Formats: sequence, C-alpha cells, structure tokens
Amino acid sequence: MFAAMAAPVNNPDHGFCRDCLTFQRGETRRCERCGSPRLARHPELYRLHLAHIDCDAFYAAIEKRDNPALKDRPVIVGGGKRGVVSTACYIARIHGVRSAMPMFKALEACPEAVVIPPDMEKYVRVGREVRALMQALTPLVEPLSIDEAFLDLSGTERLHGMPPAVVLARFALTVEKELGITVSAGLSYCKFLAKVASDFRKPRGLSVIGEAEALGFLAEQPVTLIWGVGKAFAASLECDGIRTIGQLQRMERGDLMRRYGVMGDRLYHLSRGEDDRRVHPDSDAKSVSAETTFDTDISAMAELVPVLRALSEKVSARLKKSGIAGRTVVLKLKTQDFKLRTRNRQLGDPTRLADRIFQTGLDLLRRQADGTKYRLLGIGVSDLSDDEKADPPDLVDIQSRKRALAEGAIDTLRGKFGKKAVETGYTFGKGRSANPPEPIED
Ligand code: DCP
Ligand code: MG
Repeated sequence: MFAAMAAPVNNPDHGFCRDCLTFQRGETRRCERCGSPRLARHPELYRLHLAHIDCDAFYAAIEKRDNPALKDRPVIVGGGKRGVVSTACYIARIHGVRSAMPMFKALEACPEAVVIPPDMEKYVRVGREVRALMQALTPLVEPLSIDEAFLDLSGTERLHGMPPAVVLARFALTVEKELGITVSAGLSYCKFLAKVASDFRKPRGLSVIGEAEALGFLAEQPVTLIWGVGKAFAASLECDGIRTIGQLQRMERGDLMRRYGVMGDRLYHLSRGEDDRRVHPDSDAKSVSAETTFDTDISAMAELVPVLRALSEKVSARLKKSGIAGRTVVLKLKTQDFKLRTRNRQLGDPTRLADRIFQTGLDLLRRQADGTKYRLLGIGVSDLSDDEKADPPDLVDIQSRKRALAEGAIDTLRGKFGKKAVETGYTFGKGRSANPPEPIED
C-alpha cells in the first residue's frame, strides 16, 4: 500500500497507479506492479488538495448495477411526465443521446436503447451512500447536487497516510467495490478548476490542473467553461467579440466591470484561475436547527429558557463550524396535544451567534408562554448564507456588542478546554435541561 512506501516528491515522473495505488519510480507507461495503464502523473500531484467528485451517468449506472443484463446495452433513464432524458449511459451517449433531450429525439438517435423510468427514492439513497463515503475522508464536503461534491482534503495526509491525490483514487475504487457505480474526480488548488478537471476524462477519470498550467490551460478554453456563463451571457460576450478565456485574460478589471457589472469581476478573476471560495460543508442545508422532546411536558418559562439557551448554542456551534449564518430565526413548539407552532423572525443581518439566536428565540417564546404545556422545543435559523456578512458590530445596542465579544471569548475557551469549560448563566446548574438529549438537526 501507499503508506508503506517512500514519501512521494513533486517530481513529474513519480506518479502512482490508480488500480493498485502503488507509487511509481520510473517513467513506464504501465504500472510497475500490476501492469495497469491507469497511472496518475503530474508535477503538482502531491501538492494539490481541492477535489471535485462527480458520479458517472449516475441514474443509469445505478440501473445497470441493479440489472446486470443491461451492462453492455444503451440505457436511458427518463420519460415520465416531462418526457425528457434524465441521463443516458455512456454507450447511449455515443449515439448522441444527452440529458434534457426530448425522449422521442433520443429514441430517434438510439432506437435500440432501453428506457427506464426514474426511481428517485433509490437514487437519493445511493447519493447519500456516496456522500457518507466522502465524509469519511474529510468533514469539508460541500455537496452540489445528488451526485457531486467539493472536498477540501488539506491537512488530511497524516490521517490517511497518503496525499489527497491517492486518497481520491482509493475513494474511486471503494465506490466501485462497495456501491457498484463509478466516479470521476478533479484535483486542483481551487473550486473552479477542480470542477472543470472532474469533467475532463469521464467516465472513471482522475484529472489534475496545477497552478503552473492554469493560465495557459484556461487561455485556450471557451468562455462557457466559466461558472455562471450560460448560453445567453456567452452570446452577449460573443457580440463583443469575446469567445475564449484568453481574451478575458488580456482585459482590465475595470473594463470588465464597467461592461458586465458583478459578473465582470468574476470573469476577471476566474479567467486568471483566481478563485478563493472555500468549501462549505452542508451548504445545501435549508436550515440549521436543534430540538428536544421533554420527558414531561413543560409550561414554565423558567424551565423552557435554559433549554432554549442550550439549543441555541448547539445551532450556533454548527453554524460556526460550517462557516455559514442564517437570517431568519425559527422557533418551534409542539403542544401537549401534538399541535405544532412555529414562529419566525427575520433579522437585519445574518447571524451565527448563539446569543442573537437565543435572544430572538426568547422574544418569540415569551409570546407563547401562556400556560400551554409543551412537549417539544426547537430553535433554528434558515435563509442561510456565507458567514462573511454575519453579525456586523451593532453601533446602537452596546449590550449586544458586549455579548458578542463575550461569546467570542467563550468560543476561544471552549476551543481550548472543551465544550463544558464555560456555561452561561442561563444553563449553569440547570442539570439535565442544560444538556438536552442529542438534538435532531436538519
Ligand atoms: N439529471 C437530470 N436532468 C438533467 C441533468 C441531470 O435528471 N438535465 C440527473 C440525472 C443524472 C444526475 O442528475 O444522472 C446527475 O447529473 P450529472 O450532470 O452529473 O449527469 P450524470 O451523472 O448522469 O452524467 P456525467 O457522467 O456526465 O456526470
Ligand atoms: Mg454525474
């Protein structure tokens, strides 16, 4: 195995085999150990850490796995109400079948194709299994759709005993063995190029775009490669005589921004291979929340408040860990007779602070504390975004500014000495209710 071998160096000759994961010393075209031609070689192979993984012909691959008689036949998944192709296997693609094509056209192109109606429940289940395997590699997994995700593998080399490139190749083998489908992966230094790379040699591809080659590689590509440049925008660029990314590289930022606004800024940076977007785990979540069901129903504020505080802290910890924030605070209550009450409040800015979530929730809770007995209490935030614009200093409310500072200090202490190191006045000494049972989180 890889771990047992000499540490790889950044030498273009020192690749590894994608089938047996053996480190290659020479420049042979086939693996020195197993003879496989699937060798990964690149000058920056062992330096890059940002990956994008995308399953190959996802729905069709699952159908083939579940019915081996379809293995060598062209398979189209689709039909149903919309009458279009969801996806086609790579054999059907040779005949020209593509996603989103009307089914009658697809069958004109490939009359011998086997058409299978989609089984979404099954695809969602397999999508989750793929994701679970990704999450075993790093907590920094940002799903983009049912079959693809970004992974930030920086700092995982010690954990896995091998560099990210080899971790990716091993992951592809594991998915094939355990789930019976194949994936393609792209490895680079930023999201934009990792995603471009994963699409490069599908199916079963592993492609690398290094920093040194980024500019040259991009210069040759059409503008449509840039994330956000669809058909309509490409047409307006074409009107201005711009077809390749190379042309964008020669333009000034101010000029691009004057012509295309915010998009001009994106064109400027991405055309130069500059993309500092981080990998945000779970950013597809619509909300982050925590809730708890009481052993016995509760109506008294004095008992509800510490639970609300503890739950707010859980929500906040999750937001902070994921680098996201929410703009709407949602309070959830279930009455003794199982009636659900949810109350929302939108804030001026997104928040990730336990105290703001708690104070807002508290205000909402007070209005519901009318003697009704509750069996469940939950708090959460929705309207999620990046945490960049979260919690700007409040120039008017000095108290809230002080509390935000205190929370920063508490976070630091908990980071150093563990979660229980600091308890706030709301939860301190409240025993069981200060630590509600493991909350259910969205
Ligand atoms: N999908 C769909 N309609 C589309 C595009 C995709 O229903 N217009 C579904 C079917 C695909 C799945 O989403 O299997 C994943 O989308 P991809 O774009 O990743 O396509 P595939 O995985 O099928 O193929 P590829 O090998 O190109 O990734
Ligand atoms: Mg796919």
